[in-house]
Amino acid sequence: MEKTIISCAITGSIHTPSMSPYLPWKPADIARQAVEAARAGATILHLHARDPDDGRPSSDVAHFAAFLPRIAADCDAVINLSTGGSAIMNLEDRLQAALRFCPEMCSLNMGTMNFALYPMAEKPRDWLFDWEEPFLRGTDDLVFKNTPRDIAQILRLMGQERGARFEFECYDISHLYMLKHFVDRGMVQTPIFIQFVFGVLGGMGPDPDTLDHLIALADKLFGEDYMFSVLAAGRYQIPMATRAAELGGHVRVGLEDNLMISRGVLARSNAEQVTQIREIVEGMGRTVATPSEARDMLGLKGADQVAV
Ligand code: KMH
Ligand code: ZN
Repeated sequence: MEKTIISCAITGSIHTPSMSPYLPWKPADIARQAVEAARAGATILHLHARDPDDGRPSSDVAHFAAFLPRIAADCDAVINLSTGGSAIMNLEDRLQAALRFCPEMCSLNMGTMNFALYPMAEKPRDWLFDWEEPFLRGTDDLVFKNTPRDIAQILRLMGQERGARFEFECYDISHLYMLKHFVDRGMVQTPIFIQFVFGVLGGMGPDPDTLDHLIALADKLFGEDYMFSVLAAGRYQIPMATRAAELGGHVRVGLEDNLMISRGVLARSNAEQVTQIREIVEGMGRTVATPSEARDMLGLKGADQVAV
């Protein structure tokens, strides 16, 4: 069986500062937690930026520039910049950092969908910042736009013109068919790295039977040309990642997707979740891929081609 790639999504654009004191949103904290996650075994660092004043999701290149050089200097992990950004951003903003820094990998969300976070606003809490509660509540009327035109543009600008490879975020069975459409148009290079996303309200629920079905379908659509990873938002993060590893897939953890380390206990860092999944993966006899092994497995252009 192939070595296991651990992706770690450090901060994201879903959770807000009031939800956990350990969610990194200041540049120094994002950098430190990313480097610690890499040292704990994360092969790929999936990165978003936040406004250093109030932790709101940011597309500002300067906010990325405040942590990316430190991460690149202090670890060898693959830098993967989100092109999803935040569902409330437009595509031009979502692409700014990827266009500027030319990472080895980018995320690419494979369909337009609901991205409903409003249940998170129901829990009583002391909000640190004014933007948090309205942001979450407003997602009952939010469309996360990823049309075929958007997808084609990202494939062209980041893949064809800048040599990036993609973390294809598939939240639904339909997203696999959209991916197949772009493969058939000759716009996707192999091997294809699919991230099956579970647990976002608007996408698939965290059900192991659904994962079995997705793998069977991806086998049919892509044959030997793909590998898969699994992320599950919330408390199914580790159970679904464990199932993925058992089935020969790769795993994603990180505070972007889940703030807890066990039931009722906040994770104190991204590295803590990386260590948890690493021990599970190694306990089942699999070996975690190093960044250089992952570069070979995924056909990446190399860290020296990144403009950080
Ligand atoms: N936040 C995850 C559910 C992206 O950055 O492009 C999906 C994600 C999207 O990571
Ligand atoms: Zn993300």
